[in-house]
Amino acid sequence: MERLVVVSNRTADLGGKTLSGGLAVGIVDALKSSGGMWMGWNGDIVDKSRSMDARVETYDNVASLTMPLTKEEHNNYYLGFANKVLWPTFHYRLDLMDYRTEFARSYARVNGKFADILHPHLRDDDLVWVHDYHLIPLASELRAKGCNHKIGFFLHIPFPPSDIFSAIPRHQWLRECLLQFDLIGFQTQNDADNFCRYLKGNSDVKFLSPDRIRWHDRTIKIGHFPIGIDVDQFAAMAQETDEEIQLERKRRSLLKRFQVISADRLDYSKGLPQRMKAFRKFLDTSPEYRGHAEYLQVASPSREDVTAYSDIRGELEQLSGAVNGKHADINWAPIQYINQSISRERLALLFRCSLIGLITPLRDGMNLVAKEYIAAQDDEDPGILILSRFAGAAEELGDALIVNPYDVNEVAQAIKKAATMPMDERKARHRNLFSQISTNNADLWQRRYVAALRSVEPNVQRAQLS
Ligand code: GDG
Repeated sequence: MERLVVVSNRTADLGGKTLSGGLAVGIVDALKSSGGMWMGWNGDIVDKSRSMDARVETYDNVASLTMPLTKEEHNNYYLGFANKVLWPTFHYRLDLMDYRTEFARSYARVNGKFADILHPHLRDDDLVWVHDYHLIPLASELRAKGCNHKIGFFLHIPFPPSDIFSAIPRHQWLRECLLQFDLIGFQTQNDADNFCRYLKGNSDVKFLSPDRIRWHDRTIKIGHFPIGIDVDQFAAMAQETDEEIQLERKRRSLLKRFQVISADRLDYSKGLPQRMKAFRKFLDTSPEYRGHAEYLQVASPSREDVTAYSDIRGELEQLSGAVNGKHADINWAPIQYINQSISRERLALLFRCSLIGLITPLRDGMNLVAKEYIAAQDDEDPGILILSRFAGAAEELGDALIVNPYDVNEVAQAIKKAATMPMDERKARHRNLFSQISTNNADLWQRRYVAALRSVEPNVQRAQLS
C-alpha cells in the first residue's frame, strides 16, 4: 500500500495527549494505517534558518517532519501573503487585501523551503496530500525537483468568483502553481464551480469533462469533498457529566431562560459584529424575551498581529458593552462575550445545553462548529441550528434555519422562530441534520479524497511554466 504524506502549514501535535479537531483526528487515522508522514511548521519562530532545524519524530506509526519559520518568513509568508492577501481575498474581502512584493517573494521562497525539506524524505510511490492556501506553490516546487508523485491539493477555505480571484496581482502564477497538482479539491460544489469558471477564461485549459481538464501535457481532476467531523467523539464529550453545567442548566430552567451560543476564532469572516447586532435587534423587536434569552459568544483569539483582527476585537467589545448597558438587569445580562479559547470538552457541554446554535459567518469554507453543535445535541430535546447560507456547510445542512448573515432582521426573526419552535419540528430537523453529519464524517471525507487521489491518471511529464 502506498504511504500517505500530508503537508500543511502547521502539523497537529502528534505527541500530545489528545488531538483536537476533526481534521487532525481524521487525517491521523489515515496516516497510522499507511505508516505515513505529516510535514509542516512546528510553531517555533527563530532568527535564522539552519539546515539542521528540520526534525523527524515518530509517534504511533506516524512520522512527523517539522521545522521552525524565521521571523521574516513568519511576517511575510504567514502573516503577509497567506493571511493579508490570500485569506481576505478568498473570503471575498478585497477591501482587506494588502499585497506587497516582499510577501509574494517570501511565500514562494517558503514553499521552496518546504519542498527542499520534504523531497529527500519522499519514497517513489508516496501519495502527497497538500492542505490549504499557504502551500499553493508546493507541487510546482516539488515538480521542479523531478517529483512525479501523485500530488493532491485540498482548499479548506472558499474559492472566490473569477473577478475576485483575478484581482490578486500574479493570480496567473497561482493558477499555474495549482495546475501542477493532480487533484484539486474544494469544500463545496460552489467553490469548484468558481474555480472552473475562472479556468474557462484561459485558452490553454481544455475541459475533457466537467471535472477533468487538460493543461499542456497534464490531466488534472477537480472535485468537491465536504469535510466532516468525528461525530461519535464529539457526541461522547457532550454527554460527560459536569456539575457546574448541570447547575447552570437548572438555574436557567427555573428562570425560564435559554441560551444562544456561537463559537469562532475571532475572524472578520465569521460575522461576529453582524450577529451581535442581530441579537440586539431580536431583543429590541421581541421585548418579551428580555430577561429570558442569553447569548454566549466564545471568540478565541486568532492572528492578533494582523490589524484587521485587532480592529474587529475593539468593535465587539464596544458592541457587547453597549447592548448589555442598554438591556441588562441586576440579575440578567443579555450578552456574555468571552475573548478566550476554552477547552474542547467544555465547548461540547456548552453546545449541548444551548437551545440555539447561531453560526452565521459572512463566508466560510465549511464551518465545523455547525457540525459540532449538531453532534452535541440531546436527541430527546435537541437544539436548533441557525446557519448562514454563506457557510460551506449550508450546502449539506438544509434542515437548519438558513439565513443571510448580512440581514439583521432575518437573523433576528430566525432567533424568534427557533425560540418558539415546536418539539416535533425540532426533533425532525435534528434527525435529518444528525444523519447527514454522521454519514459524511471525517473518516469518509479523508477516504473519499485519498481514493480520488489514488485513482488520478499519472502525469509523467512536467508542463513548462510561463
Ligand atoms: C478552516 C476553514 C473549515 C473554536 N473556538 C474554540 C475552539 N474552536 C474550534 C471549533 C472547530 C474549530 O475550532 C474551528 O473550525 P471551523 O471550521 O469553524 O473554522 P476555521 O478555524 O476557520 O477552519 C473552515 C475548516 O478549516 C476545516 O476544513 O471548516 O471553513 O475556515 O473545531 O470547535 N476549540 C477550542 N476552544 C475554543 O474556544 N478548544
